[in-house]
Amino acid sequence: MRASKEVKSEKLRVKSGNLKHKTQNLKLIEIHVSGAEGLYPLSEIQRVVRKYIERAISHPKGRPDKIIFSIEDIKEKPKEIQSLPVRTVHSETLSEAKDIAIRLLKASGVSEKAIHAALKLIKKGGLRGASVISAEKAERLEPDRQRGVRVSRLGIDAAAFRFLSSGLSKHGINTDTVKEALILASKVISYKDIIAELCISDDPDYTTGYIASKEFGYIRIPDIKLKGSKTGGRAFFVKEGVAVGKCISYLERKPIMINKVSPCKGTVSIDEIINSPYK
Ligand code: WAQ
Ligand code: MG
Repeated sequence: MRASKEVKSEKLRVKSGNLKHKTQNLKLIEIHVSGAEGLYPLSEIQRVVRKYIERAISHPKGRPDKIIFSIEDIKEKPKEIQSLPVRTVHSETLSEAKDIAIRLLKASGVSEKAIHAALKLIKKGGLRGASVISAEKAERLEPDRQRGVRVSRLGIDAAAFRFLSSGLSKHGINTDTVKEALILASKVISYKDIIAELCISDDPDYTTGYIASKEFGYIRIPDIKLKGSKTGGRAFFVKEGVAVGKCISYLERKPIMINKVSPCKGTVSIDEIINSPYK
């Protein structure tokens, strides 16, 4: 599902050297409101479509004026994977949260240059999908830079879903947002050449982001953005020299089903995470 709306863009052009001469240029641009995807048995489709419509029309980014659905019968048997283990890192301020994200990504093998490139892109926002960034040289590799890469064809089987819901409930975080993000991150990190992911929501009210990596699993980071900000995004950090086409095809087209769930823990300190990587 893809929901969008048209808004007027106010482009203020300032003539160089003369601040009084501002020209206004109003045009309609389409902005992304929300998106969702999943792999479901046929018997679930109607319920899920209703849920997605409800989500799109009551989205905090505003009411969309276009919702597009695409439903496909997937013939390939999904590859089964285990979800990443979940932890929440203790952090209290925006700058602490950013430092933690940087520290965890560095410890996962991502260069400072690549981390800063990702943070800058996410701060700018506007992508419907994720950016693919090489973990060393910080090169952007996705062919469509307007759209980014949209991870799709991912799901969780009924037993694993129940198990995950009960694990997350113990820590008061059993929400669709957390479950969907964890399923996505687990698919992303299951690809051999992806080292880590950084995610910050574009929902103005949702201020918890995460990093996910082969090294640490799924680490939730509270207060990684200011309340009210509509910008967010995702970056996938890949090994240098990765076969980009294969990687993107895995993310967009390979059916993946979570059939096993790793432990869900509560809030822990950054040092505890650094000292107890998951592998
Ligand atoms: N594939 C690739 N990128 C995506 C996808 C997708 N399927 N869905 C969203 N994105 C990108 C896109 O650029 C969005 O602007 C950005 O991610 C944020 O998407 O455990 O809600 O759906 O509490 O706003 C994190 C949960 C929630 C943390 C993330 O992301 C937690 C969230 P949103
Ligand atoms: Mg969103």
